[in-house]
Amino acid sequence: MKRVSICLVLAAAALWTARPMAQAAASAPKPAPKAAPAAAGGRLLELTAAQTGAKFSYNPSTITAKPGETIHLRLKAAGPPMPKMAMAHNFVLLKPGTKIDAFENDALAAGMPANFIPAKRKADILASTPLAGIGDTVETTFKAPLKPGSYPFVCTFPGHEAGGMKGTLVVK
Ligand SMILES: [Cu+2]
Repeated sequence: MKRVSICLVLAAAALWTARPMAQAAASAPKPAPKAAPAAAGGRLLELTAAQTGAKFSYNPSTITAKPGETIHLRLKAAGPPMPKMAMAHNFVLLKPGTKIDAFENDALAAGMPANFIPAKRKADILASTPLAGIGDTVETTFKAPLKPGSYPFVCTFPGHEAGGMKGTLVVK
């Protein structure tokens, strides 16, 4: 009796494993469908960081989210090719009321190896990406704040925020 039930289990296991293998073999020539990159990580928001002369900007500079919404933010650094040491951009979302000048000073002190993101100001940072060199894309996934309002975001590469690379996340 015991032997019979083991045989049944083995037979069932064989059938169970054979089926997906047969299906996989049948569908092998078809290319695997590409999942939308944003599907797993929230709603995709794309920003471009660009430089025109001495002016820096994000496009768009205003983005909107629902309270608590999961956002997958993708930042692309555009512009003429330059070494990353000379030109790179990031996205740093801050708590409302953060003193931007003081924050930028701390970012500068943190330096390039830290992506100009000051660890000691963690409490003021709601989301951030690393630096993207020209032509590169960086991403981050975060939950929008629950409290409706306007949240500033800046590029902390030295001089960029002062040159206009800043924007607003509107939570409503
Ligand atoms: Cu920048």
